[in-house]
Amino acid sequence: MKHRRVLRAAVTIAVTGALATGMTMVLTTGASAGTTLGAAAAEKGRYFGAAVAVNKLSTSAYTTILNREFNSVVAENEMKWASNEPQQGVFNHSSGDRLVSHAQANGMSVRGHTLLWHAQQPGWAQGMSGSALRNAAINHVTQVASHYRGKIHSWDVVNEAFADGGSGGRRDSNLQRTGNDWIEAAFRAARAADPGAKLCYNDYNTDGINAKSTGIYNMVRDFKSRGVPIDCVGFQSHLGTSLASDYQANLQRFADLGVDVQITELDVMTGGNQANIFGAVTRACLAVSRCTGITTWGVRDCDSWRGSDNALLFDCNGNKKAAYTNVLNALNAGPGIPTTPPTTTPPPTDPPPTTPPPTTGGCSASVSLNSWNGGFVASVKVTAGSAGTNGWNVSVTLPSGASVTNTWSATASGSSGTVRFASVDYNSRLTAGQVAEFGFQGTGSGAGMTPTCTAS
Ligand code: G2I
Repeated sequence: MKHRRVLRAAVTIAVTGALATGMTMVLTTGASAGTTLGAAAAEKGRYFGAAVAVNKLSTSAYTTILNREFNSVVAENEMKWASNEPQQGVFNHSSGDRLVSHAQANGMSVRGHTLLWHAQQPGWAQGMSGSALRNAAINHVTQVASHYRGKIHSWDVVNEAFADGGSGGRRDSNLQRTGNDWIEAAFRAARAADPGAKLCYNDYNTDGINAKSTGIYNMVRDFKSRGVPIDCVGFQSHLGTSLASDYQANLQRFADLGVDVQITELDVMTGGNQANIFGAVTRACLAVSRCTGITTWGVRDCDSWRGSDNALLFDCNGNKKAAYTNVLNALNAGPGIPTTPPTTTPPPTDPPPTTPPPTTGGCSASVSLNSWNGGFVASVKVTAGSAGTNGWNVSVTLPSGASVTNTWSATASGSSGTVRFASVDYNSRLTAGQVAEFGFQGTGSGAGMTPTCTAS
C-alpha cells in the first residue's frame, strides 16, 4: 500500500536548514509536498478517503475527482444492513462489490460501513427482538464480514450505539434490548469472519471530551482489558461552526488505550470558519500518531447529505475550496507516523487471568457467560499448565435444549450435548501459564457449563 512513504530525508534537511539560519520552518512547500489529498496523506503514513454513492461512479465529473484525490473509499449507504440483506438470509452484495472493484482497480483501501446500526435496518429486522434478533444480527455480521474477507482495511462493526446527552450510556434500540453484550458479540463474530480487518466502533457527537465520548472510552477500555477484539474508534466529525478545543486531546486519550483512531465522516458547516476547522481537524489527526486516516462524507458539496450546508472540500462544479487548500497544507506540514513506537503512555495491560494456572502439565479452562432470554455468549479462558501446550481441546456439556450457533478463535465439533472446541493455528502453542481466549454463541440457556481442558 502506498500509505507508508515518508519523506524523512527531505524533512530532516528542511528542519536542519531552518534551524541553522534561524528562519521559520516551513514544510508545506518543496518538491516533496503531496499535490493531492491522497498522496499528501500517504507521505505521512495515512489515508485520505471519501464516502461514495456507488451509482455516481458512472458520473465522470465525480469519478475524476475521486480517483485523483482520494486513496480510500467507504460506501455511503450500500453496505448497510437494509441494502445488503433485504430479506432475511438473502444477501445482495452487488453495489458493495462494485465499490470494492473500483477501489482495487485504483489502489484505494476500503472502509466497511457498517455491520450493525439501529438505523437503516431492513424491515424484517426492525420487527424482530430478543434472541431471534440477536441471532439474525450475529449471522449478518458473520456473513457480510466473510463475504468481504481480506478486502476491508477497517470495518465500522457497530455504529452509533451510544446515547446523546449527558448519560454517557447506551442508546435504546432493538439491538440494545437484546442485551448489553450485543456489541462485544458483534466484534467477536467480525474477528472470526475476517481476522485481517481492523475492527472499529464509530459514532458522532464525540468531538471532544464529553459524556458520550467518555461512555465510549469506558467501553473501549473495558474491551481491551477483557480481550474483546477492538482495534480502532471512528470519530464521525459532522461539525458545525466551531471545533472543541479538546478535539485532539480526545483522540489522544483513545489512542492511549491502545487502539487506532480515524476521522470517519468529516464534513463542516459552511461559513467563515469552515476552512479553518477542516485544517484544524487535519492537524489534530496528524498530531496523534495512532490517527491513521481521514474520510470526508462525500466528494462535492452537492453530493453531501447536508445539502445547503456546502460541507465538503469541492464545490458543486468540482472546484477546490479554501478548505481543500487548508487540508492539503496541513497534511504536507504534519508529522509522519513514527517508525519506532512512541515512548509515551503504554496501553493499559490486561488484568491477570482469573483462573490460577495449574502447577502441573495439561491446561485448565474457565467460562464466563453473558446470557439473555433464549441465548448466551460464552467466553472461555484456557490456561496452559507448566509444560505449555502444542494444542488444546476444551469439552463443554451444554444443558439440554441449548446449542452452539457461532464460535470464534476455536473450532467446534458438534453443536449440542458435549461439544469439543479445538485450538486453532494462532492460539495452539501456549507457554506455561499463558492464557488463550475463545468464545461461542448459543441458543437456549448456557447456565451451569463446566469446561474441561486437555493439552497436547
Ligand atoms: O446521517 C449522516 C451519516 C451519519 N453517520 C452514519 C452514516 O451512515 C450517515 O450517512 C447517511 C447517508 O449520508 C444518507 O445518504 O445515512 C443516511 C440514512 O440515515 C442516508 O440517507 C438515506 C436516506 O435517508 C434514504 O431516504 C435514502 O434512500 O439515503 C438513502 C439513499 O440515498
